[in-house]
Amino acid sequence: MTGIFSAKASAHANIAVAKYWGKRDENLNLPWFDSVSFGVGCLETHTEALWIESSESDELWIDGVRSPDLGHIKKIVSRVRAEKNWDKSCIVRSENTFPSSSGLASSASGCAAAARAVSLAAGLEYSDRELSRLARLGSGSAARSIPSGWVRWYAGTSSDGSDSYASQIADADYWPLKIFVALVSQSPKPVSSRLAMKISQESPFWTAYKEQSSRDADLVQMALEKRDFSALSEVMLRSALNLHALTLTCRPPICYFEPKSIELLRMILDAARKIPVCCTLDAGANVVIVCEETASDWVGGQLETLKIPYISTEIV
Ligand code: 2P0
Repeated sequence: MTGIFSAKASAHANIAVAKYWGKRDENLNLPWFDSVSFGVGCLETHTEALWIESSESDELWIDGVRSPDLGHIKKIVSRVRAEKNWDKSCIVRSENTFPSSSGLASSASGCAAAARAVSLAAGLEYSDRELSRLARLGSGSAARSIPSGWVRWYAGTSSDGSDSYASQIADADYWPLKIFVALVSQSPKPVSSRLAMKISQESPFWTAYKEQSSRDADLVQMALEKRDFSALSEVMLRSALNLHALTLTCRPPICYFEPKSIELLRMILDAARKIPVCCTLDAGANVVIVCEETASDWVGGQLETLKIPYISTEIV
């Protein structure tokens, strides 16, 4: 077959409220338990994929710079090529709407946009469930960047990953919460999530962590059903702090916090007794603040006073 096959696609980053951490299968990125996230406005990846007849190797370009290899999207490209029984080469060009130096993770939106563009360019019209499974091969959290709004990634139990995909559980407008991404650090994180997850399973607290975290997705879903901010806050904060407690108890310890992360955390814990505000932290120093509309001016004012750069956005 000759010809050129190309397609464009986009995907948003997501922030987990009930976090994914730890894998039952490292090759297929299969988690131990379900996680729940929301899509984040303003943090987007736009990707163009092109399949060509060429003896050259595949190419990945991110924000105009050629990557030395395909990195996280290698398995996505290989899976699509095998599905088509092709020997074509794939060229993938990605642009992020946020600077790569901002300390914000781009692997979820990057792998989700690549899964859409690479499969579409090959003429495969996958359902969101199939795309979520494909994106998951690149990066676990990317499974949750295929649907929009509030999303639950079902861990599944099968060894081939066929029942491990994400689906929407509430649309983006369901609950008009405000999101502030406080850009505490622009440095690369000390240890990648991938490696930290692996080491975390050796922590003496791993079994307790896994047992408690396995209940969090259900608790988030119950809080969502009632739009109960206090219940949502409780599980959001615990899920994040349990993850950081776990990494701090690894050997060697992994500390993702910066002094400003702790300053913000303490400020939010204090304010949460009076106003509907909460926060979460991923495997990094940045703090994501979630609040009801009534607390939004207060949060913006505090971040201005502390001179912490931030992105103010909503769930998408
Ligand atoms: C999450 N994180 O649920 C958790 C919380 C970071 C902290 O998923 O190895 O880049 O590619 O599957 O998806 C970040 O880990 O890891 C992540 P891989 P990924 O969002």
